[in-house]
Formats: sequence, C-alpha cells, structure tokens
Amino acid sequence: MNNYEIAKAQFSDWAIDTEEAINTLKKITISMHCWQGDDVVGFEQKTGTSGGGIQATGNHPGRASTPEELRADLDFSYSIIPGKHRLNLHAMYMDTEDTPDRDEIEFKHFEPWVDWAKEKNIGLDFNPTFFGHAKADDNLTLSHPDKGIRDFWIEHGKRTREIAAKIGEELGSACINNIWVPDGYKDYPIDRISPRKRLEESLDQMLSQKLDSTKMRDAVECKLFGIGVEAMTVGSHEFYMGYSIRNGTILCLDMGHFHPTENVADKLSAVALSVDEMLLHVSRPMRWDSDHVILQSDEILMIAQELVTSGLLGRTHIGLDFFDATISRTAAWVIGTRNMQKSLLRALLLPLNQLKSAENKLDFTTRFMMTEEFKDLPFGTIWNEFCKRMNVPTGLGLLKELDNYKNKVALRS
Ligand code: RNT
Ligand code: ZN
Repeated sequence: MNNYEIAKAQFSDWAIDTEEAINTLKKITISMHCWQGDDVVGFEQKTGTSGGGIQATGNHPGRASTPEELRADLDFSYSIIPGKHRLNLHAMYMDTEDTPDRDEIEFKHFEPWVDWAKEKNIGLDFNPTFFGHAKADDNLTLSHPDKGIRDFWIEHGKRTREIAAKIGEELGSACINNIWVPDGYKDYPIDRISPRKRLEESLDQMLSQKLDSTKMRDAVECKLFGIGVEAMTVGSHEFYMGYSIRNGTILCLDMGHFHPTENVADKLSAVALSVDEMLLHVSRPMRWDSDHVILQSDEILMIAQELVTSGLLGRTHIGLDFFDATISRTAAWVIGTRNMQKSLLRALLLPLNQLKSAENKLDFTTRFMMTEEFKDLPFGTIWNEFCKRMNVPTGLGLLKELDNYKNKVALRS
C-alpha cells in the first residue's frame, strides 16, 4: 500500500470517503484577485497610489508594472495551483493605450484580459474602482454631498456593470461585479443618515439597468472602518445587509471588515437565511484590515468548515483579498490560494454526520473528543495525492518553482 492508500483507510475508519472529498475540491473555483500582483496600483497611472485606506506595504522586487507582466505572473501562479480558478479584475487594471477617465471606460479597454481568459479558459470577475483617483481624495464617492461627484462615480459604476455583463457573455460565465466604496469620516459626523441616504440613492441609480444574471451579478461589500475613516463608514454591515436583502444583490463579506474579535464564519449561516448568494473576500486582518496573506489559521479553517457544514458552497463565491509586498507576490498568490483549498479539504474530510449527531444529543464531550482527535489524521497525504492528480508540485518541488520564478521577476526594472 502506498501512503495515500494507508491514509485513505485511516479516514475510512471514520466513515470518510477521501475520493469524494478530492472530487468535491476539484470543482471548487476560487476567484484570485489581480491586485496582489502589483500592490493595488493598477495601470492607469504608473506611479499611482491605491488610497481609500487600502495599504500595501513592502518593497519586494518583481512588482508587475504592465498588464503583460501581471498576466505572466498569473499564468505561472495558476500553473502550480491545483484546479481551475477565476481572476478578479479591478477597473483600474484596464489594458489599453487610451487614457479614459473612470466615467469613460468601455469593454474595449479590457478586451486583452478577456482574450487571455478565453485562451486560458478561466472566468473573470470585475470591480468598479472607487479609490486612487482625485475625485475620491476626500474618501467620499457615491455618498459625496456634491451631486457632480456622485454622478461621476455613478457613471463609473454603470459602465462597470455593462462591461461585466459583456465579459460574462464573452466567457459564458456570470461575472460578479463587486461594489466597494471607501466612503466615511475620520471624525464623528453630525449627520449620519444623509450620507447613507445618498449612498443608497446612488446605488439605486447605478443598479437601475436590469442586466441578465447569467452574464453579470451585483455584489456589495461592507466595512467597519478604514485608516482615515475611523469614526464612521457609510457602507457599514447593517447598511449593505439591508440593501442586499431589499435589492437581491449578492452580499460580500470581507474577513478584514469587522471588529477583530468577530467571527466572520459565524455570519455566513445567518445572512444565508436572508440573501441568496454570498461573496467572500478571504483575508487575514492583523489588528486592523491589514490584508495579510491567508494562512491555514483557525479563522480560515472555520470559514471553510462553515461553507461545508452549512451546505453553502453552492451559493457562496469564494474570492481572495490580501496583498503583501514584503514577500514574493507570486508566492503570496500561490500559497494563499492553496491555503484556502487546503482548508476546504480539511473541512470536506470531517466526520460531519457523527459530529452533528453528537451535537444534537447535546453530547459535547464526544464532539470535543472527535474534533481534537481528528486533527491528527494525515490530511497532508490526501492533499499531496490531490496535487499529484492535478499535476502540480508540493513540498520542496513547489518551493523550488516559486523560488525560480521569484528570482526571474526580481530582474524587472
Ligand atoms: C477594501 C476592500 C476591497 C479592496 C479591493 C481592492 O477594504 O476590501 O475589496 O480590497 O477592492
Ligand atoms: Zn475586500
């Protein structure tokens, strides 16, 4: 018997079918965020700053500074991540010689991305970019008191929806257009309801055009606070939860957008009773929304477990949202995405029926003994088998590939 067969037998003692877990994992698509590859700069202005309270820190060599470089880094990363995944593109990553302002963007400015996605047979998701722009310098966009500024951003948002629909049509897979705005105040506002009413009105206008849900879907992303908007965020969790329930949009939960002691995994089953679909921005906040690369930490394991135990895999879109510029950016993508997959695999290998039955009998001792004993089972062997079948390296082989690529891109000027 080889290692896998031994491990398979060990899991089967607990009535767990490792083949079934591997097959389920194969089908789970993760939307990888383009902005890990270039520190959230984009291709509109070569020296841009992300702004809006989003901060990539570090100065590791090899930042992708052109769409070609970013695609090369993505090609490499996808080649060593098992399975088929998606790319989550932000509007500021346009690939064009033109210099359209945000309220002038069109599908043609993103066509090279779509051609690339077709060639690689991957799906694309999309995002309007409401930051890193002179008209967002006050951290007010869709809720700005000035109608002219609001209208500018509404037009941007409308265009991204149309672009997303065209992307979805071209690729034959619905493109999720996720809306996040930085809007908020550094110090206590006197009037909290007017900006929220303005944000709601702007969103209503932006989303007024009915578009085919097989081509594009709208998502809205809440946030508790950001650097520079400590006192109040207009698009808070309550704001967007209400908005998504009333308007039937997807609700995006970013793991960095809550109080550090809140358990984001716990929110999924609760919101799932009121919204049809969820989008996750899987991230790792450290003391604030710092967007560290995800580890196989308790928080990530709990998110994965929740998707499996609550049966929410079918209506949750898994997106990643982290950026670290102190390490190889491709290593961050690859290890981070694989960590999400590993966490899902661990969840898929849980003895769910036994655990649920113990819990229902209020036999918390059995539940406790089982979850803790279970941690010693050979998950790594199942993961290695999965990677072997998907033709991607593990262990030292993986490190060598990551290292070679890191050294190659370090020569970029
Ligand atoms: C910001 C949000 C948002 C961004 C991306 C780049 O706090 O998390 O999702 O990270 O849109
Ligand atoms: Zn996010």
